[in-house]
Amino acid sequence: MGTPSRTEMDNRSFARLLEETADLMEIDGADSFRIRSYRRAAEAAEQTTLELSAIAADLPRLLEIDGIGKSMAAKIQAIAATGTLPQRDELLARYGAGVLELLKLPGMGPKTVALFRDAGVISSANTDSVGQLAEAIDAGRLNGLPRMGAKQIEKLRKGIEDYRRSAGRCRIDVAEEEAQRIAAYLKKFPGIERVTPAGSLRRGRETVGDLDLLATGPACIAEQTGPAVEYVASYPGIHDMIAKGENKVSFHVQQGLQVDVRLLPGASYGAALQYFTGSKAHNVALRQRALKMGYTLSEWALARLDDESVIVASATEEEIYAALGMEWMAPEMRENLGEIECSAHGELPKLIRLEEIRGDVHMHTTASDGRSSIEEMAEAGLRCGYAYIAITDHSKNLAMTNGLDEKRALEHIRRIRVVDGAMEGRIRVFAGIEVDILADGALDLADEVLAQMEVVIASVHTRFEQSREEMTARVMRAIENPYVRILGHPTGRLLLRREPFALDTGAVLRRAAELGVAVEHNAAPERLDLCDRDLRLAKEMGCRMVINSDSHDARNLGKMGYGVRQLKRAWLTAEDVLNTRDAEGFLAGLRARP
Ligand code: DGT
Ligand code: CA
Ligand code: CA
Ligand code: ZN
Repeated sequence: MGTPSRTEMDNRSFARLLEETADLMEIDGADSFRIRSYRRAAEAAEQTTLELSAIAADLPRLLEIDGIGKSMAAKIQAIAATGTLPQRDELLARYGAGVLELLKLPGMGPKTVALFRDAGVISSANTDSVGQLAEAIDAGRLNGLPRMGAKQIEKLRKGIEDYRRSAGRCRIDVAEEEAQRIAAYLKKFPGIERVTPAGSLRRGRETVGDLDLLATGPACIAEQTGPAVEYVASYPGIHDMIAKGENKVSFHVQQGLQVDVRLLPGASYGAALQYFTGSKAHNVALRQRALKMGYTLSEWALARLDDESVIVASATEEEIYAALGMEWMAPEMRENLGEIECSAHGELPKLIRLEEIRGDVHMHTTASDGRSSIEEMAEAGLRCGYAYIAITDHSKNLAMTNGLDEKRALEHIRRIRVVDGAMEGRIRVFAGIEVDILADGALDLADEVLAQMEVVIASVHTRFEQSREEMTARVMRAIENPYVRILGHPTGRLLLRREPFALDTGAVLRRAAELGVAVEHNAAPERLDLCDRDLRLAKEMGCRMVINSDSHDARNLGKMGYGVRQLKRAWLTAEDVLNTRDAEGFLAGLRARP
């Protein structure tokens, strides 16, 4: 067998390259006649029964193909020789590799891409065009562009979400909501009694590759699963079926997310739950431990190695871990990062719980870009059982959020104090601000104003493209300001949408620890920033930590749980997090004001 070479390219690859060139030329505003010749050649490449790579050197035969003239024959020969087309590569360099991805969005053609390019919505310097577009939509920068009505913009936004889901991973909140919908449907079937998410969703990972759901009950007993399988397969949210077996049904839901539903008898439910929760690395290490102890561990049971018919444990996870000489541990810890040893030695940390959070100190109101009033936020805080909240609207540099200038900030503080008084001690409402860190690290509001608020969060919201050195110096300078008490969403990422900005996180965390500036874990499911790994680092460095919902709507305070799961993944305890303390303890834990 020869080594694969470019001449083994199939006709579809020829067609794709020609089609992409046509798209790029259209974005470039090239002559429509020339564009059409590329599209016709692409179609011809797709249709012909002749193998282009085999006949590329034979010009007369190429020219016999309908839709291929002299100039396109030369292009095909170029592709056969080099695997690409110079025109395409030049245009791609000019407009950025991201535009091809952009064209895969529903309803998105070269004309729209050209429109976005001319309007500065996308730039060739950034290869994440889909991400740039998503940001522009969120920021309202498409409003007013030709052919961009509210309906069209909404269609694009949804198209991006769908595309992302089918292209890869899915955010934890989106996966969680889908899992709950499916579980509610499954539990309506007589004979399905319990449905539990396993896999990365159960481990609380910030994004999920596919959904693993386990179901059990009398209808899930082997050889009697037929009706239950049919019921699963008729879930109304199914987009397409992947596989339907005796105890497993796999499908895609509308948005492209894959779901694996497994039907299991109760006797082996614990073993299955343990196995399908993973992670793979945790399971591998656990199986090795089992082998050393003379057991074999599978998705069905923990059994004796010398006689696999002797089952040691299988019904619950607790029994399995106990038989392996271990304590049961939270799924969030199961990444083979030392949890097996800790558990075996009885040294598992007492992980933070959602119920231990006493306050939420980052949220926005109608004063800037929030949708609820101060009162509504306070009432929502009460419903969460909190002892305190802080209102922290944006500052003036973020004009598109209607950020506060000094005068409005002072007025806002007065209004917050009024609501605080009206709550009569049922909940404390602190005055605060999310002050913007300007490009050079200066803060967006005067110290005299910051001095009047309990909670000053400093965050980066602009100029994400700065170099690592610039950005690190910028954030360092910001936290040197003695009024800054919390560093907000420290890396600025938006999951599946915007990468974290370049930052020497270690250096920033070290300095924050020295200064006593608390670092935020932003529990908003689109941020979850610092990530689990950086949270661990923050703890090692002795940072004070705070977890916040960053709500822009009273309904979002309840999303704190997504963040708590990341804290668990970083092995944090209530002691590590300032807002598990009561109001006085929380304030005392913040950096002292000058
Ligand atoms: P994901 O879906 O990419 O977010 O991540 P997971 O962890 O949900 O991975 P997935 O869906 O491929 O598999 C679910 C669980 O099943 C996984 O966490 C552990 C278990 N598992 C899957 N394949 C293997 C394997 O080859 N060996 C072992 N020991 N466990 C496996
Ligand atoms: Ca999975
Ligand atoms: Ca899976
Ligand atoms: Zn922010």
